[in-house]
Amino acid sequence: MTFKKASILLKALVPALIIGLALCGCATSEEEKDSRPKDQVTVGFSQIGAESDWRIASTESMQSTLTASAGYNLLFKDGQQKQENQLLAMREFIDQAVDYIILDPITETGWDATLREAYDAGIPVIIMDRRVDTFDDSVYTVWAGSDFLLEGKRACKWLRTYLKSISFSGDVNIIHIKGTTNSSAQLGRTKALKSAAKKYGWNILMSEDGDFVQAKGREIMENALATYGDDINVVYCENDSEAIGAIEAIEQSGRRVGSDISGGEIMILSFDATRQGLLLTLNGKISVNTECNPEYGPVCDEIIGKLKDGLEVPHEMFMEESQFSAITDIKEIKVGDEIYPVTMVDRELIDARSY
Ligand code: GZL
Repeated sequence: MTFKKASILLKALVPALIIGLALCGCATSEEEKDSRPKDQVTVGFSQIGAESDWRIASTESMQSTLTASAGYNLLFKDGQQKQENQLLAMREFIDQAVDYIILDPITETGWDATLREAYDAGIPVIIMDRRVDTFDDSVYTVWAGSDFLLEGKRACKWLRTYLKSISFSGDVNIIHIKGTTNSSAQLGRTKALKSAAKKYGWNILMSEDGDFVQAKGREIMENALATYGDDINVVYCENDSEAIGAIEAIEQSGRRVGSDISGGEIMILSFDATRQGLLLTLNGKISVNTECNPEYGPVCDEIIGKLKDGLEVPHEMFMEESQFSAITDIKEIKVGDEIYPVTMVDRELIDARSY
């Protein structure tokens, strides 16, 4: 091919080359931004995974609220339980010059550099659900989540109140199925249990990471039954998925779950108050279920609305949460100076909930 023909061919190829670069994601952030509809808010959402019913409800809340008809272009990335996947997603969002990033961080540490990149790129970051532990918390705009320590305190104070109500004088021997190590939910719920056990003289026979998943909850419970057998009378599960697995293992072993620990039943405490969890609470297999609210869609929609309008948002926002039981003796519990109601669960209540 002569030089002349090659140069003609190259000139013809250049536009195709630019389009190709744009399609392969090699366009610059500004080009990406300019290619998007101006009336849409582009949000990059880095979700942890789909490990539990709670997580699925959380994703559902976000995807059913941040919709195109509501003016959003939601870019959803499932981290599949790996922090590196979430960090990669955030970097992609930064490269795409999204308008906002929403992050539910699988664990609390390891986010500083990427959060700083987003901050330097002028992209507001909303942390939801679990917390991040950063050197400088000004790198994110707002955290909206649960008070996990209070959730644990409410669960433990319910147990203390219940044991007193039945004048239980025996040893309280607990199997502790933790959530994902170093996640805020695990850190808070575990801290509450350890503090209560020390204060009230309860024995924590075993404490293992169940990663908030049903299979590990079952596996840990099977091992615990094999090791501690009839000594076990309480299981503290840090979410409903683990509780479902633990209940399977207990019933498979021939023992019963329930609140009659004097009669040999094993009492289950759980968190999340998902539909499955509340159905087990209704039939007495879970004695108390402390809610962890996954409805972050409306919360994030409200935050973005305010930020778009240049309004202030608090740096911290807490979710409203309840506690449920079918044991009618306890209608409220006191934590510190606060009185918290215990809601009696029934089928109508469960069917009326959105998750
Ligand atoms: C708590 C949330 C936890 C839930 C689990 O806010 O991060 O993760 O309690 C979920 O069910 O897996």
